[in-house]
Amino acid sequence: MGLFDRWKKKNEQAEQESRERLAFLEKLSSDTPIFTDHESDIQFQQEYEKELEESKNKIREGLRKTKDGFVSRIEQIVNSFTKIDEDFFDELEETLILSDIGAQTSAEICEELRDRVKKTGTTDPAEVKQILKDIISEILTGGNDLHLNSKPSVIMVIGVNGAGKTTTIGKMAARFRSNGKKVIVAAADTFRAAAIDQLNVWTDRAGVDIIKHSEGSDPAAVVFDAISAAKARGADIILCDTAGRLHNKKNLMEELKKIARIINRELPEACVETLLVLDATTGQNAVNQARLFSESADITGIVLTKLDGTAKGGIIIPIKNELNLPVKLIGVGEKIDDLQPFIPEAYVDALFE
Ligand SMILES: Nc1nc2c(ncn2[C@@H]2O[C@H](COP(=O)(O)OP(=O)(O)OP(=O)(O)O)[C@@H](O)[C@H]2O)c(=O)[nH]1
Ligand SMILES: [Mg+2]
Repeated sequence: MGLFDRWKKKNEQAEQESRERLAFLEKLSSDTPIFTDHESDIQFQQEYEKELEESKNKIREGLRKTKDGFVSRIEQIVNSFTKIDEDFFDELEETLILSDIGAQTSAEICEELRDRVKKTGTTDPAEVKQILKDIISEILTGGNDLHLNSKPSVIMVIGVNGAGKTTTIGKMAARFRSNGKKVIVAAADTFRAAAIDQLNVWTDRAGVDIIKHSEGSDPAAVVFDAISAAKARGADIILCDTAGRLHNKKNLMEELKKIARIINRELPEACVETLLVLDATTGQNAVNQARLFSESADITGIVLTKLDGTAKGGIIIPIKNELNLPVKLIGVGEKIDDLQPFIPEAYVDALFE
């Protein structure tokens, strides 16, 4: 059981927990035949706490570069000023801009900070830092959970080439599977045969079904078949991989709309998440991509990948503030378990702790 449980509705969560607990106890009792309930409870709790701690460590480790970059600069400013005056705010705003927060959001954060500092009358740098942390946390909070309450639900994954779409699908498939969900993956990136093979490696690893056609076939037809298979097999979640594309390629954007139409036609009542995958290492460029993609796709959330390789993790803030697109997942490495639900408090804590 891990942090991904936040994804589920409360009642689903309870049901899921007991299923997982049962599976876990079954595993334990097959490993150790003599077992009392009390001992199993303790062991379950220990296992849970270990996983929670590992998850936090992954976020911490993934954000290390961002922390060393932007937060340490903010700390320097906060600690070097003895009074909180206009010079302080000017310097802070400049630092935020240099940290990929962008001019608009940096100005708004400083404005809000100025107001709150005035209201509280504080001159204590530690308190100012706490207020700043609160402001960032408030910007990031809201809409972070995936809505997957229908059976099946659909997650369509879109983005430019190399952003991390296929990898994210593989990681999600493994996560959902380990949470007891039946997953079907649609190989709707039919652009290259290698793309289908790459996805197949991930689905084998995750132990989930894949629906694929040959290279060059119609991606919408693959999705149609995946939906039929999901209905026939009683799947919980359909994950659609799509080919990387630039927002200015009109025919490719039309292709995405066609896939979306098929999903809406075949599963009119289903929960559909359209996740835009953005590579955090591209900084402000990722914000522009989000802006342009949202013009032709109904994006419901962002997956921010490669946070482990960059100091630019701050771009989460303008994406949410300026485009009102919530970050739902973060990629913190290339391995199957390097995907985390985005929990604003955990992100801000990892940055400022
Ligand atoms: N360090 C790191 N690497 C990642 C992460 N996510 C993806 N990658 C790497 O990024 C590269 C591209 O990932 P893919 O999943 O193939 O990207 P894609 O968006 O499917 O690419 P196309 O199908 O070509 O459009 C691979 O080498 C991945 O291992 C991450 O969170 N951290
Ligand atoms: Mg791909």
